Amino acid sequence: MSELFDFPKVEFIGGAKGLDFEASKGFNFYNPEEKFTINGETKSMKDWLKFSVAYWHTMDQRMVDPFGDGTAERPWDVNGEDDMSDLEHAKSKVKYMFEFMDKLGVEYFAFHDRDLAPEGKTLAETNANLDAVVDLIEAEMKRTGKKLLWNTSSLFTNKRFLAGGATTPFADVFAYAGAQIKHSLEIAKRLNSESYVFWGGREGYESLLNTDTKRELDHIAAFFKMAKAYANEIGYTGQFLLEPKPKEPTAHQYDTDVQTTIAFLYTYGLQDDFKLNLEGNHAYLAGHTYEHEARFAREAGLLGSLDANMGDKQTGWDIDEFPNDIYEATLVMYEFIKNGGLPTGGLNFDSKVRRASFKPEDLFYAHMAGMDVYAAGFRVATKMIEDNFLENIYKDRYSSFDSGIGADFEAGKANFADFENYILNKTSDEIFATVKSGRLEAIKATLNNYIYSVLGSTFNK
Ligand code: XLS
Ligand code: NI
Ligand code: NI
Repeated sequence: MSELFDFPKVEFIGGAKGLDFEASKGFNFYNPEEKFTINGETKSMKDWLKFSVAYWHTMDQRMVDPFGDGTAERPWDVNGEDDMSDLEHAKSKVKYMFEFMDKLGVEYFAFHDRDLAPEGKTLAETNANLDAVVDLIEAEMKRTGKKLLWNTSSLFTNKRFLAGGATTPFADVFAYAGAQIKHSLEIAKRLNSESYVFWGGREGYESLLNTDTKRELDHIAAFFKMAKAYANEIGYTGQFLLEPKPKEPTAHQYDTDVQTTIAFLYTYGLQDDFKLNLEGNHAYLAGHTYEHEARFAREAGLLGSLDANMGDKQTGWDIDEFPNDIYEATLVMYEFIKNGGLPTGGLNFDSKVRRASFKPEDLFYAHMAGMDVYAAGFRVATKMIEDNFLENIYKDRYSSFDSGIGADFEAGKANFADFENYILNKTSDEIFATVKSGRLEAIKATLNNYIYSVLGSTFNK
């Protein structure tokens, strides 16, 4: 097959070609075959990180913004257009996707049903269009060994979903959503998708004045139970994932953030059927850091997968920028490693190039940079954990609960009367003498030292 993209296959060069990323066209930190051991399990970097290309951004994104037309130049365009109303054109894009993944050395991908093929007049026609593209994808997966990290269903693009899919006030639209998910689950089964994602694009509200929130939440919980029942019926065993996001497109989305989504799952008894797919930019929109979301999901045993992107601290919407923040990548990878990696998830680039980066090669640089920064974060976090850097900080800070009154309390052997008895005659000075400095300035500087030292030694190897 002649090459579709004018870009070389990307290899690990470990800093050997100097500082200019574009000129060197290689990975400085992502070394796919290098082995790493987590919790006694040894795997190659590529099998730990499981990078994934997002069809909607990389194949479909035209880089439109509210004020301007799309700028993207793509090798599959015909007369400068990506005509997604044309099934034959949609089919022609599949081979580009697989060559793109191959050149990057990425083994996974993700898509929404509506990324792949145009809608028809009926769901029957739409399904037939979709299946025609899925046939090609299945054949390419067999040929290349590439795998589907997750698929999902767009219950937000078509105008019928203007007030939601599984929370719509309109029963026919609700039925359409269920029928649409049914087919997506069949595709998940057919393509052996590791996970199945629900992002509630329009599952939320614009205003309480016209929204029966209780009825909507009851509906969506029942909808999820029906989805699980259907997956069981067809023998689809992939992990179900909810993707928290606080707003955009609605003013309030029900899956606001990790802790809210966990409360929803427990309220409706869904906690054993779902995990979470977290996204960097969504964390910012919720007023959190990405590592905060990862921490709370991990501790609840619900860290399923990661949409690797980031936002802009000055911009209040989801800009889906490719990740480039080493500090954030390190702290997210800390949670990732503590989680033992993501057995049924990975690092999906739900990320798009900036509107001004309109050339096909920008797609390569963007993914390469994202892979490198997460590989770098993974290296730093591995070393931090090897040294018990944060573990020792936590242990020391809470050590007063390891003996005496603290240990009695943790063992359930102390009540308020015991506390009173213990504390009543201590002076304020005596009590404050047990309080230790948080040492955050020094801790942050040590964290920076980990970053300098680990990355410096890899880059100059
Ligand atoms: C949008 C979401 C979306 C999901 C998949 O903000 O991130 O891209 O990941 O529907
Ligand atoms: Ni997003
Ligand atoms: Ni996402």
